[in-house]
Amino acid sequence: MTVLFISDLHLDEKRPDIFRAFLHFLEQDARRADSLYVLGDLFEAWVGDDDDSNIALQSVAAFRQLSDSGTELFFMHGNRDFLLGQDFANQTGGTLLDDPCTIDLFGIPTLLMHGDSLCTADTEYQQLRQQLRSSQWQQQLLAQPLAARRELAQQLRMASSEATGNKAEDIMDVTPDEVVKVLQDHDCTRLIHGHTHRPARHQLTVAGKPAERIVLGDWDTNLWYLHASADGIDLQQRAIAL
Ligand code: LP5
Repeated sequence: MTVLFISDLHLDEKRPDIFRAFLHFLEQDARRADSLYVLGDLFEAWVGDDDDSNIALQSVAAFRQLSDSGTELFFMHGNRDFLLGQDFANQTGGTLLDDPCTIDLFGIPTLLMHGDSLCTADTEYQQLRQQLRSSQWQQQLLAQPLAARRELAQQLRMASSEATGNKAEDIMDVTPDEVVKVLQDHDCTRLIHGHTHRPARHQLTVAGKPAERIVLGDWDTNLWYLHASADGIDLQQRAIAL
C-alpha cells in the first residue's frame, strides 16, 4: 500500500510547466498509489468552485480520472485555496479534510496540517486568516460575480507580496512551541505540513517521545512529494521539465 502527500503546487496559468508536471504526476505516480493527500495551496488562488478557468476545469477532470481509477483523494485547504468547497470535492471524487486532521499512517499517529496556522509569530497574517476563514465573510464573497472575486484575489495577493517582502524570515516559519503543542494536543508523534516552502525532515521530542515534523516542498523548479508505505517514508523531489 502506498500513500502520497503533496502541497503548495500553486497551479496557475502563468506556469504551464508546473501544470504539465502536475498532470503527469497524477497520471503516473498517483495512479500507482492507493491514496493521495493534497495538503493545501494546490492552486495559486481559488476564487470559488464555479471557477471556469482552464486550470480549474482540467484539474477537476484529471482528479476525477484518478479517483475513478481507484486512488482515494483527500484535500485540505491552504491559505490560497481556502474556498475549495463541497462541489469541488464532489466533482473530483475526493474528500475535504479539516485542518488539522489525524490519520493512522502505517501504525504512526500522524497529524496533517497546511501549516499556516503554525506561524503564530506572524500576527498580521493570523488576523487576516481569521477574517478570510469566517463563514459569513466567505458567503458574502461567494455571492459576488466571478470577475469581482478574481479582481479581489489579485489585490489581496499584491498586498500580501508587499507585506511578506518586509517580514523577517523566522516570522514566516512555524513557531517551534506551537508544533510541540499541536502534536501533544492531538496525541501524535508525526506532523506533515506544507506552506513554508522549506522542505525538510525535523526530529524532535514531544512529551519525552521521539517525534518528527515533515515539511513538504513547493513546486517550482522541482516537484516534491512524500512517499509513504509499510517500508517507511521518503521525501522525494525531481526536476520539472520546462
Ligand atoms: O501566500 P503567501 O505565501 O505569499 O503569504 C502568506 C500570507 N498571505 C496570505 C494571503 C494570500 O496570499 C492571499 C491569497 C488570496 C487568494 C485566494 C483569494 C480568494 C478570495 C478572493 C477575494 C479576497 O495568505 C502572508 C504570510 C505568509 O504566507 C507567510 O506565512 O506572511 O500573510 C500576509 O502577507 C498578510 C499580511 O501581513 C497582512 C495583510 C495584508 C493584506 C490586507 C488586505 C486586506 C483585505 C481584506 C479582504 C478581506
